[in-house]
Amino acid sequence: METIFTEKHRLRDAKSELFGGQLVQPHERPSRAEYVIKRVREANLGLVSDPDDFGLDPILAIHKPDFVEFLQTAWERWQEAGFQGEAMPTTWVGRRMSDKRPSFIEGQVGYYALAGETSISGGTWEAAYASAQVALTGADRINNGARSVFSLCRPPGHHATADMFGGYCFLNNAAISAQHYLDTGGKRVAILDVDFHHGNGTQDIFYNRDDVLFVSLHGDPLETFPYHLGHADETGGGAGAGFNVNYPMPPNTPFEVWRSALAKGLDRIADYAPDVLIVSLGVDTFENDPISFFKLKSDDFTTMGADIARAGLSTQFIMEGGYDVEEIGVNAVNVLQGFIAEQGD
Ligand code: SP5
Ligand code: ZN
Repeated sequence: METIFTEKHRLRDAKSELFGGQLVQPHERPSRAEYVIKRVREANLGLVSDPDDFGLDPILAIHKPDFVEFLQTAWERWQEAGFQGEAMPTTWVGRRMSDKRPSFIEGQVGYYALAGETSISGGTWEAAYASAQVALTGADRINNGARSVFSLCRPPGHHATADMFGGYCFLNNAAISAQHYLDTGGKRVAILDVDFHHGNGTQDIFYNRDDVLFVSLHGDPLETFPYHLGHADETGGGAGAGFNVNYPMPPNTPFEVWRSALAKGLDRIADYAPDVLIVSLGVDTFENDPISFFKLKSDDFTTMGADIARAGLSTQFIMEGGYDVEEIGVNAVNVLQGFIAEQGD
């Protein structure tokens, strides 16, 4: 299996995450991708290639132009305002408040933030742009006949909506890739989100559409981030009714329980018969993940990959979360090796 990767991910190197009322070193840090690429190479997974540049158009096919312009300029404008730390929201559009966009950068950060832990730092836009290109290049490989590909995206994407950042995400790599398939001849795309956290951004982007099926397995949002989306009764709206499937699960969920939800999700995907499957691959379901509460063990990730391979679909893996930095490489590559062992690369 080919891996698409760029060192430009290092440009996202924030100093601060708001966590438990303190500013701490971000969980979403450059070493994450380094652990994964190191393991990809150790395991001889296959070729490692730089992304091509597909430009801004495929990003603007998902994200609103004003939001993209905000991401491009936020850090510079924040510094010009004289703030000493990284750009973080201090206000939100609360219930019954106005949706008018503020003109001052401080208000705009709140306007475009869906969560408060994620700062915008120097280089964030450049890294997020490169991460989206890693996703698009993976899609291009599948379009050119690859059975599978690994887009080693960083920063991750599945929490970002058309016009909001947060949850360590800025551009929704999986959504950008899905739309690219549809814009290059695909008719139906399925996205299977196995990250510990609900993929609220991806759900929101495709909620009213029937050309993208979204299936997510995640910690019950009553108990964990992103808290305000991801319930089982969110099944899609309008033309998209029935095309959004959530499997929220409680604290301490072991692999056997998680795996039966995966089997149901894969059945739904098989019924949908997509042209391509995108896997939002977070490995923060791991038992030792520092911010999550599922109990998957390293070997379980191999089984997960094999289960996914049995769907028999062209499959693009897109890296999302996973924060136990020592183990993230092993667990992510176990999924890919389990996939390959079952169905070839
Ligand atoms: C891509 C991705 O995995 N994003 C996750 C963003 C989570 N951000 C909020 C973290 C809050 C953690 N609270 C932990 C409680 C630990 N007991
Ligand atoms: Zn996550």
